[in-house]
Amino acid sequence: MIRAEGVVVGNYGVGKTSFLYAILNKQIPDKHVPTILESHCMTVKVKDDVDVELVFHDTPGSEDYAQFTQLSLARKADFVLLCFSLVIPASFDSIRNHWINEIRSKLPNVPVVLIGTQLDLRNKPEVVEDLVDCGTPAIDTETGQKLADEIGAIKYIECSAFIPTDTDKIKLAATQIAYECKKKNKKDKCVIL
Ligand SMILES: Nc1nc2c(ncn2[C@@H]2O[C@H](COP(=O)(O)OP(=O)(O)O)[C@@H](O)[C@H]2O)c(=O)[nH]1
Ligand SMILES: [Mg+2]
Repeated sequence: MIRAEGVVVGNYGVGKTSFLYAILNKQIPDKHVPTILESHCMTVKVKDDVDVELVFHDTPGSEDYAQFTQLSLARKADFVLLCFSLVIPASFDSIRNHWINEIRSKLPNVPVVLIGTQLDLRNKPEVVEDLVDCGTPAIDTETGQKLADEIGAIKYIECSAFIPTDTDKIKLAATQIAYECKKKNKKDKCVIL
């Protein structure tokens, strides 16, 4: 069995729990439900004889519960899903100002996937107009990709929790990382023989 564990971080309210629920085929809550710490495990069948086990550790993101996020980052994760909302510019700024330093201080070499969430809202004219009126426009693909390059993310994904082809991209990225773990270090804990 190939296995990989990931920590999901980013500001409170960007949609971390929602896309995880989508990946797990669970009903997405229609309002924000504060997360403390939750772990989810799923098996992805890649071929008839190859299963990949993915474990996702969800975190709160808010400053009030910073110690819980710290605890998750202290574990020996194989990857980090680092999230911001494409329509919450402050959450985008937090990646550069806060999250990437938090991650690198605890998990210096772990692959990071940068995820821009709430993609469907970026296509909503009223949301886009409100942001322009506030002088803080939505984050476009080029700007997101540029940040991903700057922080050394291995991949940049934009997604809506409500669009299965989007959330499948996250599942696929995690599955590919699990394979890389196996190749890189056969003695690593992400491989159970
Ligand atoms: N329209 C839209 N709303 C979303 C999306 N993802 C999350 N939300 C909403 O954003 C709010 C916060 O989501 P949640 O997953 O609890 O955020 P978390 O604190 O990062 O875990 C909830 O009201 C969700 O329904 C999305 O892709 N599109
Ligand atoms: Mg949550």
